[in-house]
Amino acid sequence: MNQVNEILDMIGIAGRNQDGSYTRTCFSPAYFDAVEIVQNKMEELGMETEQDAAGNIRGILPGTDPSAKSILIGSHLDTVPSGGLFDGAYGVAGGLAVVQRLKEKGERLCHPIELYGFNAEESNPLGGTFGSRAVAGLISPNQPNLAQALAQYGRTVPEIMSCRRDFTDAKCYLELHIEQGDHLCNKGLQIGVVNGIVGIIRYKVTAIGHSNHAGTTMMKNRKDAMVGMAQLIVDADRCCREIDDTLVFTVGVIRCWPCSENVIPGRVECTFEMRHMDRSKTDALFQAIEKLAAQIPSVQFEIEKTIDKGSVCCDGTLMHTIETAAKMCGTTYTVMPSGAGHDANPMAHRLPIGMIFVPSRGGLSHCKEEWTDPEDLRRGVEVLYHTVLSLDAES
Ligand code: HGY
Ligand code: MN
Ligand code: MN
Repeated sequence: MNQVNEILDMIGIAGRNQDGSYTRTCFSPAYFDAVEIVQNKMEELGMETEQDAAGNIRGILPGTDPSAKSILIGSHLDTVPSGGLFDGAYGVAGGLAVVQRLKEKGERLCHPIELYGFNAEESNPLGGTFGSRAVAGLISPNQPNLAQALAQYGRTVPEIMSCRRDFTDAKCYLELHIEQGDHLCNKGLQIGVVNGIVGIIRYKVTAIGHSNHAGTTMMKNRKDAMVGMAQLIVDADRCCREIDDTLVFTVGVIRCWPCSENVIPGRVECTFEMRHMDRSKTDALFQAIEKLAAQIPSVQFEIEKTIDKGSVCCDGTLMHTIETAAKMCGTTYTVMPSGAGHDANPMAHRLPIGMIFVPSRGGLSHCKEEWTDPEDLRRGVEVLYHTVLSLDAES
């Protein structure tokens, strides 16, 4: 199982920055370098490989029973800018390590194994989890501006529509991933058996005031879009904390116009993102934000929903299989939701999903400090391996 560390180091050759972080944004040369490394490893392991128009890579290890449905394993190979080594790549490396162990032990499974390295899971102009949504057939050809967004990557809408797969030959989808939070490490636990992935709702919020001279406009006469937006953000943050301890609210992007030191901003745009397993919590926060915005003087607000990814539940039977494998491997584990989005979310719309978490040191992720101990990485692969063996033993 130690192979996973070696395979991760191989994938980590792609997109490594001077400061030790990794940048493999979707469709970038660095992304396709990682695809090539993974494809070579897949072929070394005797897998049939193919890339699709969405930039995904798939490797297939045939089974012995032609009627047996495929066990899908996957995660993403793209990263956030200046991200870590493990987010996404660990799930692909873990799948490769499972196949490598099967080969080394001469194990031939009845069920085929299909290993996906997905593209564009992270935020991007096409919308996150793009590669897995293409495979799951969840991309609408009528999505606004899709053709233009694809054109920048040299792709067309029909090409992306052709990435959809037929799931009648698929049994389930498994994803091995770092937790990216601090629950496991704070509790001193080794494995997370994931029971669900939070819903992610994102809005573009625009504050409209009036640009004016920074020196001659007295405070009582200002329509300052920056101050209005700042007030809404602070009020929304307070409401979020009041609604629920596990409801999260993030303003990750801010732009202002005309963006000059000596001009009162007339327009400010932000992303407002909220996440929770329970839709009523994110709804409550959104309603509170609408009310707050209406009460802020001298600035108007426009609020437009840009992403609405509902939460998904992991399959109970798969969770039991993973729990049994975790016990068999002698690991300490807990059942927990995922606060991060994953490719397992789109896949959950087409077949049963299961996820396995390993600890993130200090809960850090999406940064160069992202780290998981090699022993934890190995342990996660061990649990995935035994989960696959158990699934293969089923009909
Ligand atoms: O945003 C997320 O939760 C994921 O890391 N893309
Ligand atoms: Mn991520
Ligand atoms: Mn991820």
